[in-house]
Amino acid sequence: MSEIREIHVPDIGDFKDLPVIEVLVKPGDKVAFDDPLLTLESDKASMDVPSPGAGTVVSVTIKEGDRVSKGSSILTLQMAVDAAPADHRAATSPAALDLPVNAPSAPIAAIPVASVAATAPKAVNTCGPKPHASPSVRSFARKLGVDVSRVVATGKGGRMLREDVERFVKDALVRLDSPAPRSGHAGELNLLPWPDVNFARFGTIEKVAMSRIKKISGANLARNWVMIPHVTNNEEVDITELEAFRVQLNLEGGKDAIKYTMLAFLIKAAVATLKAFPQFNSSLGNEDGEPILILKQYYHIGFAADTPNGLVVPVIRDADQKGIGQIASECGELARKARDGKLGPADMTGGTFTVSSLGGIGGTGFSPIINAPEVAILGVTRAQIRPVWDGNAFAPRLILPLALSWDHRVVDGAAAARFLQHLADLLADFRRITL
Ligand code: CAO
Repeated sequence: MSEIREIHVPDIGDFKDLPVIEVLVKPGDKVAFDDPLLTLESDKASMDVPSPGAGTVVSVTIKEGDRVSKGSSILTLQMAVDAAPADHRAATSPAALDLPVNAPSAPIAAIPVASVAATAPKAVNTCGPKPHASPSVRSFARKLGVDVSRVVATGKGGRMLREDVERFVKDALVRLDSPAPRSGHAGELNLLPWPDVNFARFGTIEKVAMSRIKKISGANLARNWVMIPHVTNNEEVDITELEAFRVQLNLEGGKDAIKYTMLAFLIKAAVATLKAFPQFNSSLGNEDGEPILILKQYYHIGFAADTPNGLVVPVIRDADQKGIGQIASECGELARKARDGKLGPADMTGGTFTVSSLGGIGGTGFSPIINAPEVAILGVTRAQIRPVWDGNAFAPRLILPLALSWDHRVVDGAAAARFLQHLADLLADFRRITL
């Protein structure tokens, strides 16, 4: 026996109104459990929405260019009744379809069409007063790195034309080439045009496409670097005792036990320090045209993870409520998902502070770029044994370099120095974390 079920967009974290950049199925297609149905694009990554079960596509409710949120209708699927577990068959709310994107092991659920038709939000173009743009115009704009929300649409009914995107780019180039602004005019950077060099004139070259993650993270990093007044403070901390403790825990654990990582200790110490200095766990906001500081009373800590496709920042939620072992195992799991390209938006959103550790690779220091809208980031490089004067003699001690980049609109230098000192004190003597 089979029945027609309506499939909705699952839980996609804090994202709303994500553009559909590709619909991967059409009526008549047979899909298996976990087959991708469509691709969404957020400002951090693109993601496939997988099928919650096997069946035949009856109708597709959305099209490329539509914007969708959790619960938006995607399509109807003719499914064998036995394909879904009995408890899911009884589901009557759209929330029952909330399976994380890219999470094949998540529970399957589907809803008979009749029971959700009235409640499930439909995928609509929610651009409102913003211009409408066809997928081809959006794709053209994307290729040129143009944010369509900034383009003035001149087509019929407010539709954006290819020419509108071209005009936007030409105007931007003219502005770049224009002479120096009058004195007192501080609104524009008036930079020189980017050097246009034919590299092949000087030797052999190879052109390599940039991964989607690199393109998206690059644009985010460039914005953050240009818009945030960064300052980086450096500190060195003696982690000889902490490292001995970590090694001992790992020895006690045996082969299949959790691996206690330095990253997990750093996250735990960062949370304790954020509690002592709440302005570092904040974001700049705006209310009635006035800047305000939004202090967060939750501690979701992101960590930079290097993947073959580029840099991503998965987030450990409620790190204040977790032990170091749990943080270590969640970091390991998220880093694995990151490397396999399996992170969903819910894994990467809501962070309040980031730790970027290059310690396993090397280096003596670097200036990490703040992960907006956060206001600070901790960079960690390789700990090294150094001779340290103990008052009588030089002793070999393990010294860890720390770097804290902070947003000078929110934090000042003295607070940053105190933050870093507090963090260093905790790492130097981890017992202090209980105080
Ligand atoms: N000093 C010395 N050694 C360190 C160290 C440090 N600060 N941190 C980790 N190590 C050592 C560990 O002891 C471990 O060695 P063993 O396997 O012998 O115990 C090894 O390095 C690997 O450590 P790990 O398993 O704990 O992994 P990690 O914490 O170093 O890294 C992760 C995890 C996800 C942070 C890492 O894989 C990664 O992606 N790092 C890059 C982050 C990045 O790109 N940041 C830059 C962002 S700005 O562009």
